[in-house]
Amino acid sequence: MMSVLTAKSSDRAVLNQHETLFHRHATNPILSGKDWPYSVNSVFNAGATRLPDGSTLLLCRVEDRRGLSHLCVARSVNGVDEWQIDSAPTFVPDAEKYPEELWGVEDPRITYVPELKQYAVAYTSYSRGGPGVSLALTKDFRTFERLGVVMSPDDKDAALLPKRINGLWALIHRPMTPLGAHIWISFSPDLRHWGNHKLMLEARRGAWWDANKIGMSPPPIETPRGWLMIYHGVRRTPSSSIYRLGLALFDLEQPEKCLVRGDSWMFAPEAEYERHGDVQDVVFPCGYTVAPDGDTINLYYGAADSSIALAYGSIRSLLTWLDANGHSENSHDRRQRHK
Ligand code: BMA
Repeated sequence: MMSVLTAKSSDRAVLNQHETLFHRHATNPILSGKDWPYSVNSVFNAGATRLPDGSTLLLCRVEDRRGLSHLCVARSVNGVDEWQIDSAPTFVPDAEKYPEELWGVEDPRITYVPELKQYAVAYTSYSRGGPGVSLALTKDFRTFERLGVVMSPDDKDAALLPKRINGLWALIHRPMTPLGAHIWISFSPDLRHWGNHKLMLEARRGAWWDANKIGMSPPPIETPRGWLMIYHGVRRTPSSSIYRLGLALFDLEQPEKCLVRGDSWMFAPEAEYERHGDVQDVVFPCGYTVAPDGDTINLYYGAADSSIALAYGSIRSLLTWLDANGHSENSHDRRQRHK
């Protein structure tokens, strides 16, 4: 009897193994409000990019003590510590000229666009009519050219692809609808006029971890096999919501076409700084950098809407995991599995 019980519980231990794709940095959280050179409430959800000199730039969402957010640049040679933080807010809402920024600017995603020799920043502009998507261009993260609202409310979680697809710019974003919050992609000849809107990834339904509300997290990662997207799924519980991360891969030439989607989440709030804070149980990456080896990915994520944390992964391992833990998303399979 004893041996049967022992065998069963050890089986269960083996079954309960899951692969760790992202490893948290030992000194997490790497940045928080107490590091800031001026008075703030919290610092989280940062866009990220590796500058030509190899250093890391984070464009951090900073929430002030009124509850409104602006963006502030932090730079570091190793991307981990010794951050040089701008002494005053870098990108502040300008509600006089851009009324959509009345209640702040949030959650920036940075894309370097070689054709423009500029960075495109897609961010949430919080208007009286709800949160929408705005775009700005910058060469140096000191001065910015605003293009205004490109997706009207309620829409967020947006990033520009780094190059044109069949001659058109492509923007991934997440409009809210009464039937759920799904990921869409839209196209533009000039970054200002957007159309040809296509559904890219649907929230699942029922008890799934990514039921009803999903959104892209950082900009997609270009790999030889396709655009690899880390997306968040929001699981509503009776007491709150849990923000977890999953993976999906999209066709390089037809990015609205999902090739594989992971079934389970691959990163979730576990550490104390992710589970507790202004908003509990949130991991929310808006940016990453890729190391010179072309494979190591440094994921910068907001933790519990209270700090910025760092986790390391391998792009190759993410793709291998997706092959082992994912399914094709063609419409027949999807209908069968998501009913
Ligand atoms: C989302 C976004 C994020 C935030 C998250 C958890 O809807 O607004 O800015 O981190 O909720 O509060």
